[in-house]
Amino acid sequence: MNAIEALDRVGDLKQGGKAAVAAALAQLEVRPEAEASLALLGQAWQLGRAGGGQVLGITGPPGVGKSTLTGALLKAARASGRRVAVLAIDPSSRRSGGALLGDRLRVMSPAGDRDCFVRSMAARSRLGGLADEAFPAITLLRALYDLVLVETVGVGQSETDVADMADTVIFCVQPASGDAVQFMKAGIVEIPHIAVVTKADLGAAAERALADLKAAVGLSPPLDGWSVACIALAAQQTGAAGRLLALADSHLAHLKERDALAAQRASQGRQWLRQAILADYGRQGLEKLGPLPASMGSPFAALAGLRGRLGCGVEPGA
Ligand SMILES: Nc1nc2c(ncn2[C@@H]2O[C@H](COP(=O)(O)OP(=O)(O)OP(=O)(O)O)[C@@H](O)[C@H]2O)c(=O)[nH]1
Ligand SMILES: [Mg+2]
Repeated sequence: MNAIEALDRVGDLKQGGKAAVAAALAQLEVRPEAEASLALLGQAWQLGRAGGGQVLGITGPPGVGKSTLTGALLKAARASGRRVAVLAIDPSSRRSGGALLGDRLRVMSPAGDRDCFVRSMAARSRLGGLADEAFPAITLLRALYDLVLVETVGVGQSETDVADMADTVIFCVQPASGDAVQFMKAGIVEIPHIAVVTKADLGAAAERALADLKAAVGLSPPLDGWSVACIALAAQQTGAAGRLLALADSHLAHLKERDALAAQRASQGRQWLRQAILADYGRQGLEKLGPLPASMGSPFAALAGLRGRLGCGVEPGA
């Protein structure tokens, strides 16, 4: 397959609706190194180098209200005409079969709305939280949709994992949970771009949590010129999700003003590649490869190439 055919493939997927997108994601999961997968991902990577859709990572402890907020963001973004994809990375789905999450997601994704695509993905433990497949999936979805919402439960490493995949990280804390204090202690204060106190309808407790968050955030100087934005909201309240989207948009605009979006996405690609090599070949594999080039094309093609160099047969094209 040549580059022109791959371009058509991304275009076809845009036209092809949810079934076509689902089939493409399944192909990426099952045969990530097939020629067709690499060509599609290479094209999607190119489209997303500094443009394409906006990727928001929504993370926080279990039960904090991430899915409710994701649903509200989806609705608000669709109301303003944006085409939206949701990827929910579900750590429990191997136990529960993802049934619960699947039910909630179906509500969020009306069958008749072809500009809204929702999918859950089981988390794999190999990379310490997020699925290995999440980054390729996000790369494809951001080439196809205006907005990609990625929900992950914030346990252990996954706050940093989502920062390796999203343009903007939204970290959620719950009123009266001690989350805001944890947030301060755990040193995750520098990871999110936006910190949200959920369930603001709970009143005074939410106000206290917001004050705690602001205090925690105030301890660190702005990172790359961005001060973490803190907001308390109740997802279902009118205008709440719209305000959060506006904050995310201003973070994206900040990245673009500084010409930092392409660099951030390229660095995420390198990080994904390093993790993949580390997982398959250990430190020795990384050493054998030497330093990764500062600028490279699609990390997915690079992985297939590096596998060849490290002596593992690459799957023949499909
Ligand atoms: N009062 C109030 N309850 C909320 C709000 N948002 C979510 N909830 C409730 O909080 C509970 C958890 O909400 P979810 O959206 O499923 O939370 P989650 O973070 O996605 O949960 P996991 O995916 O299981 O980690 C549900 O019972 C929601 O109804 C809110 O703004 N106000
Ligand atoms: Mg959830």
